[in-house]
Amino acid sequence: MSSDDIRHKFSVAMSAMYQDEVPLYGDLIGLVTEVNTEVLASQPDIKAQLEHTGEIDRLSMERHGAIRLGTAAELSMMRRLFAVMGMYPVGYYDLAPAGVPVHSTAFRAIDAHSLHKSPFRVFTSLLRLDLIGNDTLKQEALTALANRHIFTDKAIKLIEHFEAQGGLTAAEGKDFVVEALETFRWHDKTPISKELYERLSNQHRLIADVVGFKGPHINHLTPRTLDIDAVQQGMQAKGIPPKAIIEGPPRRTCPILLRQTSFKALKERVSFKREQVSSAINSSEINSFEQGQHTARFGEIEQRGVALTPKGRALYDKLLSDARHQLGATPNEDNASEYYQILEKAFEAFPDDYRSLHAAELAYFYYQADSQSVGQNIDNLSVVDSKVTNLKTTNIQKARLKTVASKPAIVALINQGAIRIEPIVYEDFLPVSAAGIFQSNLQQDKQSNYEGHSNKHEFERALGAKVYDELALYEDMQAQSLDKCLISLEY
Ligand code: OOG
Ligand code: NI
Repeated sequence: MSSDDIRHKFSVAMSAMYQDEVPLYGDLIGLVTEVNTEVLASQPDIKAQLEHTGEIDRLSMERHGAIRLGTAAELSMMRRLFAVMGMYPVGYYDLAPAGVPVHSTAFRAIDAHSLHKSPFRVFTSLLRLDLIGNDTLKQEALTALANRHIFTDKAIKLIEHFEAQGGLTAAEGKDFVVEALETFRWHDKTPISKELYERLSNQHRLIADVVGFKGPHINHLTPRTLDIDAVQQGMQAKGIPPKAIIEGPPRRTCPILLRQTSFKALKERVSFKREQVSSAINSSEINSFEQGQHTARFGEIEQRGVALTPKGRALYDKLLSDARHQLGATPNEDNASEYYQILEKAFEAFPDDYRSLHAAELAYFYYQADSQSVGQNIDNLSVVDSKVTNLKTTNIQKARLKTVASKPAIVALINQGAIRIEPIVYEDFLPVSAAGIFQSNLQQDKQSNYEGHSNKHEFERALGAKVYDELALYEDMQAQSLDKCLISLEY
């Protein structure tokens, strides 16, 4: 079974499990499907764009999830588990400055073909106990983490088998999906006492969510919508309580990066393990449980837009930070409309049509030969510099196209209508937005931050691998599409 197929099957199984565990998530999917159907029917431009980029086929299967891990060993085995499904760590997100004691990466497919087969990704955080000041508590947390085993034996065997054989058979792939899913399941019986849970929770709710449980339950799944404002309104109407603020850029004609919102986490009943005191003579007291509750799991929605170049990203970061400074507070329920106004005003400085975004090198695009121009002989001189005519290799056309097609020449071809540009969708996450999602669901709206410095090196050591640079991946996709496009125009 190909890794793409395993990933697809896993993401379907995960969605079914989560809908069963959190029925409100099923309602959210219903709402997103309604809104997407409406957008595709009423906005032919958006439909055509999704057809050209191939995203139309993946839209209904598009989702991401999130988990939080406790130790380096868990993270590195998780990397190996995701590799079976063709998912690799992309990007590094440091959330400590925003008051969340984790650092994270996203496991996802990395090439265009695999992304189109299944765009499933998992935002994966590692708890940073090094940021916790209380040494006794830290030690207790480490002991609890050392006592848990989050992968089934069979899952580990299948991972090792995959690595040794370079793949899994269809039957093994099926088994793998079943076994891997176990790691992400919710367990309402905790392996720790209520007393320890409460102390961990008082330190930071997130620590209790990781250390207090048998495994890294999937804490949300997120379908992709084509109109997040419509879903935000629809949630209210359907009695699904949305978070106050849509994270990310404001509403635009040409969406950039990622906008996200979520419904608030559910209060769930959990049973805490009673302390096993040696003096307990009454055997029924041993292993008995004490009732309590935990808030962690929620549902999220995202709207994805074009991936930005480093220059575009710097502009995004600046405008977002300007807007937040001007607001002078963390955006919340009370200042939401003021925040949106400030944000929209700030983002007037960000061009809002694809040609301008392309010309200013703010965003990444696919170059596609307009079907009417394919096969016609485009005036070579507008594309290729004359000095390459000396090249003698058999791959001459390919080489010269790749190296010398100049930006103004490409822009001219776009303006002539020979080349069409289509946005390369942003496949990753945003640290400020992620922190907002964390905070709203940990019911920790007050802003705080940790002093600790960003520690990508330490994260990669725990992971046992380097994370991919997401910008290099987009750059490659754009360059490859340009090659292909220019070649098809030449012949
Ligand atoms: C992860 C929150 C971040 C996103 O979409 O930005 C996230 C978590 O709550 O564990 O999922
Ligand atoms: Ni998320």
